[in-house]
Amino acid sequence: MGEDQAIQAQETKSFSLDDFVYERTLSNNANRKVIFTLGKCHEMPAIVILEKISFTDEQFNGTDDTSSILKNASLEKIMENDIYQNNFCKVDSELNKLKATIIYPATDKHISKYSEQNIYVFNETPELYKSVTLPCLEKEQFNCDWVYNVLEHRHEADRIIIEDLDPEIGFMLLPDLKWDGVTAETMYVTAIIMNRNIKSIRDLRECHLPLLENIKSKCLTAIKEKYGVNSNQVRAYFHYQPSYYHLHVHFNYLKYDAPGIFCEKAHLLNTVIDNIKMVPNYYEKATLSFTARENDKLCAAYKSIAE
Ligand code: G7M
Repeated sequence: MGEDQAIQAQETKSFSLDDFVYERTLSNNANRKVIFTLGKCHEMPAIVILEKISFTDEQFNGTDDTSSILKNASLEKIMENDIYQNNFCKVDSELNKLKATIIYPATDKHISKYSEQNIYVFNETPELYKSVTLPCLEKEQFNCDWVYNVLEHRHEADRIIIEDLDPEIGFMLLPDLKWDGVTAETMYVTAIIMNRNIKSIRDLRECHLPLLENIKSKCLTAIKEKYGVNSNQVRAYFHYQPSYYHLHVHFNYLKYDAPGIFCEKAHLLNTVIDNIKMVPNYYEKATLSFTARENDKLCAAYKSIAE
């Protein structure tokens, strides 16, 4: 039994902030205005992630509501010089809500994932995938129970935007954990495929083109219908390496710099489709770069090869 399963098998009481005892900050990202804290709840490790949320266009659309936001605010001066001044602005608490993501009980792997640490880039040849990556992730990956809960309508069923239950080309599209589900400016939804045998883009072959095309066309249409975002304003991509080895596609609003969109990690859905059309076993033959955090077992394995 892996560590994840062992922890989940224990009887756990539900999380509440009243019972959370803060221990330490794992990391604090000033750019993203997000802090990752670790503590205990009922003697079990818990991670509380607090994030300041973006303003929405609706809050500042020039109506009376916008004026009242500012009329009810107060300024606390920091400095003044000629025509320039800097202030803290205290606004209504509704405008100051934080997004709080809770992982409870958290495993050592979650604690490691959110801890401040160095990150390295490696090149994974097909041979290294088989001899190093695959054995490592078979032992060390995050468990995918949350994915199966979605696919079996046990959790988040009311959040599903569209679903196609076909076992080969089907998927479910729903808001990502990273999104509050309301701030259009940070739209982030994820399509999880029905097929449980495709771990990552590494496993994709020509026979999966109908799956990829199906996800692309149905999800982009659904995003347009539900959120009014045109397909040419949506970033659709995979992560390599992913955190969860059950294939899923990320969709976010192009103007939003979501975490994990950089070239060392993101593979555009369109590019993946096109690569496979040109070379049917492209992802079997390609050397794929990926990043790993210092504390990851995969990082240690690749570093030891380089030495
Ligand atoms: O890095 P990777 O490609 O594996 O991304 C996994 C995605 O799944 C991330 O964007 C997470 O925010 C998202 N995610 C993780 N969990 C545990 C959940 C969950 O329970 N529900 C939803 N809707 N998304 C999740």
